[in-house]
Amino acid sequence: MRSISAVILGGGRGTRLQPLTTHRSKPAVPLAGKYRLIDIPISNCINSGINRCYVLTQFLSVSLHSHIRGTYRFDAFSGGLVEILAAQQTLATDDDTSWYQGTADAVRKNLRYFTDHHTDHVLILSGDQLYRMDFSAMLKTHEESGAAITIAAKPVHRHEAKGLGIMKVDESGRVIGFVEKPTTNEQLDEVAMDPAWVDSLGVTADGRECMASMGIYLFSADVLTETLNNSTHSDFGKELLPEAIANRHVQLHPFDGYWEDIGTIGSFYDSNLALCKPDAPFDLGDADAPIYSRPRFLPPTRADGAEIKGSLIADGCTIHPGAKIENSIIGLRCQIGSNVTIRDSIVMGADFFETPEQVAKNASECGTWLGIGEGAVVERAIVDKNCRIGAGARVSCESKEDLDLSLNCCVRDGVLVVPKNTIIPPGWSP
Ligand code: ADQ
Ligand code: ADP
Repeated sequence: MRSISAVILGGGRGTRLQPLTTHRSKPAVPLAGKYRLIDIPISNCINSGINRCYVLTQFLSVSLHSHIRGTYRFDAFSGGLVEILAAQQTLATDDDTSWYQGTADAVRKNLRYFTDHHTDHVLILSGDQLYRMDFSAMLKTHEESGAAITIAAKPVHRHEAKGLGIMKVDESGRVIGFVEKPTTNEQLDEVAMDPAWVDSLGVTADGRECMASMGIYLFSADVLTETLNNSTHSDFGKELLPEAIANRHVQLHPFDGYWEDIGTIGSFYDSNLALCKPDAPFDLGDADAPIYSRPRFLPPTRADGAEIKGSLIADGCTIHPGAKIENSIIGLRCQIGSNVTIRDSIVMGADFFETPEQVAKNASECGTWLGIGEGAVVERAIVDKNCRIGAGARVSCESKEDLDLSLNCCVRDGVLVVPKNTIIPPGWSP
């Protein structure tokens, strides 16, 4: 596995996770109260024995840099590294070309960094997915089949296929058809597989007849260089892969574990809250394949007379009497006042603690402090870091039309999002 370099696609221009990505790059978005999105692909790499990772991102936020620097340190003998390659930094101009034009363009512009004599294979990963996968099994498929490119694929139902790349394969698992994000039944008919074939892979098809690309590609290094240098394609899924199947051996690597795209506010919200369930489909605590994150020296959370159900509470929080927290994620250093109600929400916490003097001063002067003020209600919301929610405020919103836009809050996919550093006055409601 030492001959593999991993390239993590950390997000394009996309606005799909706005406003969480207004001031930070997508890989730095906090996940499950104490991780960042980037921890998922990097942990999968490390657990699979891959320790050279390159993160391609549009811009380098302070938080991404300090998170990577503070988390992924390898000793000098391992040759391991996690390098951030930011479009904004690697290319000097400020015009359109300073941004990566798409996934293939992003990889092409940085090829020189990860295709050296140490690298036989390049593994390309998305930075916004929640899954646990052993990439050594994928390398096995790649080598045993003699493929030039191997694509990880999950069986899905027809109704789930719309936003994904769907592949048709022959008996040997070689990809012979690829339709990116099919919109019509005719397109799906062209690539749908016989569920019996899916069963023959050792997974229960259960009516799933479409093999969906997971956006995880293993390239032989020379094939990647040739393919990118001899084309001007901007995207893997839209252009490069559908064309490659005609003149390259492209192999499918089947996978049927938990796998979720978390690149939109709706899917980010749902996947985070799914982690709160006792039978969560993704186990953050799997000791054989841990999810790594920055070690912090925070005190344990203190809860006093609060009622907490089905929730994840990170370190360094204080939860005062009478608070009710249900089906929610409470991030690092979160200060939750008495009689607060938090339901079906993600509260990301804070980057720092206020001193007791600052809390007292802020409470008397403006009725807010860093955290959630007494008696406030937070429902079906994402509250980004360092927000101050005033006492008695109501952070929940049934209808977008009712929203007070002066606070920059917004509703995305039916979830109220409170951007980082927002101050919500006492008694506010949308
Ligand atoms: P999408 O996820 O829609 O489909 P895309 O928008 O290209 O494809 O994003 C892939 C990954 O690359 C995401 O993590 C995204 O954030 C990142 N990315 C996008 N543009 C980027 C850029 N300019 N620079 C850096 N990173 C960028 C793809 C495939 C489908 C497949 C799904 C599975 O095209 O075939 O089914 O992934 O999720
Ligand atoms: P995020 O991507 O989560 O928004 P940032 O880019 O804001 O993160 O980085 C968080 C950093 O802010 C942490 O490294 C933390 O040390 C730092 N920080 C420390 N003290 C303060 C403070 N008083 N106000 C704001 N940020 C602080």
